[in-house]
Amino acid sequence: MRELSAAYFERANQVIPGGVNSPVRAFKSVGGNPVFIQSAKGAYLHDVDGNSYIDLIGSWGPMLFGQAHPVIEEAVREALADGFSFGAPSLKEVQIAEKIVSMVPSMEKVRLVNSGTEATMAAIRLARAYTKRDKIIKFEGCYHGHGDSFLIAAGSGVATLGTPDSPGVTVSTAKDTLIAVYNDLQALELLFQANPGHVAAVILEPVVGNMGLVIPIDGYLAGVQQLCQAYGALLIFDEVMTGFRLSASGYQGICGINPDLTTFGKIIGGGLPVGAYGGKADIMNMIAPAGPVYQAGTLSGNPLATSAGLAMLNLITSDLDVYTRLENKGQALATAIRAQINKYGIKGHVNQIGSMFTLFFTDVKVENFADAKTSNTQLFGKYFKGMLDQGIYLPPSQFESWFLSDAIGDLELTKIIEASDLSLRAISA
Ligand code: HOZ
Repeated sequence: MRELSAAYFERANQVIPGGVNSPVRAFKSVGGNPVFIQSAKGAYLHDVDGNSYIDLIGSWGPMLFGQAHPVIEEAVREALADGFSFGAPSLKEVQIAEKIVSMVPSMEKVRLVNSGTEATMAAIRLARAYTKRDKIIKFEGCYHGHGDSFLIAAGSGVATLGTPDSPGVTVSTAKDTLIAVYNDLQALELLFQANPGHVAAVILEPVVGNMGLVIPIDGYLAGVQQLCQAYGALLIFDEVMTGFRLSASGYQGICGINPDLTTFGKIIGGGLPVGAYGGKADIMNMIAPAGPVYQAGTLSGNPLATSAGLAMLNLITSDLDVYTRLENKGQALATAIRAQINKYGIKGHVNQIGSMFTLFFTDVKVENFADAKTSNTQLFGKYFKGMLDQGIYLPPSQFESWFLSDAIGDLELTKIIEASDLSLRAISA
């Protein structure tokens, strides 16, 4: 059924570590071989063996309107005619920066980079320079890309592989990353008290996608902001996943909190490689060449990526109802899967907000990483395989969020729900 994928994976293993260019793509925790994708359009991924799947990864977030949206495709095609990379300024960079600043109230200035990882690494360097302090606080199970400072108690692929503290991160780097428990204000305050005058910033995913989907409890983010202000630390929202996905101004537009700095990822490239960080002008003006904090990149503001990103952001502002449609789909899916869990007596817990969703195989209410880790990952593996065999492509890990897109219509939603019913029934048998 997936012979070519298996053959390509064998070939890949000869020349690429683990056969994949990012660990979350491997099927290590769910078993079997990764699927090699030939093409993607709308709600579907098509593999090299001729199978099609409803796409619930959406390239880990950016495909809000589905794969290869014609408007974004056209924008890239038009930009291609003008060249691929300049290493010099272009108007599109200004236009996309203006667009982001107009959409996100906390963003007075923004710097484009090439990925979420670059954005978070630069944001903490800037926070350290601004506060003249060394330590950062991150949360157990949050993932902010693969910069050394963040590979401590990290979520996503490192949690999936069971190596949340990566070898190769030096002890001296690790000592400047303090770890807090998500959704626990008291623990955060204790950490501040134990490190007076040393914490430059608190960085967190305001809604977490990287331990599976975890939602902040009421008042939590406001409490985090108050603690940051009380202890003189900057608040950094990592909105690489939630930015422009949960609302046109990110999750900050929903919770009404203006962080000092925000990081964005691939969605502002319409799926092409882009990231960004930005925030208050007096902080951002410390970035070179305006200020002394160095950060650079030949491909930053690449014309193809900025064209795609601008098209994506224009699509969003011309169709803000997309968020209502996605919330309705998300809720329909959550209601259906909760009913299936009850019907089959499976220990499960569903977290959903807008188009982000996770079915945890645990009966614990999942509010932090320790809760998420009570999940039965073997059951998830069986469920994943059941879904894949019925043409539904889920993230291959319990510790990831699913991403719905606007291209998923009633037909696809019904197929997902039916496939889930069969997969859960098989598990319960
Ligand atoms: N943070 C994304 C998944 N949780 C990134 C995907 C990747 O690491 O390839």
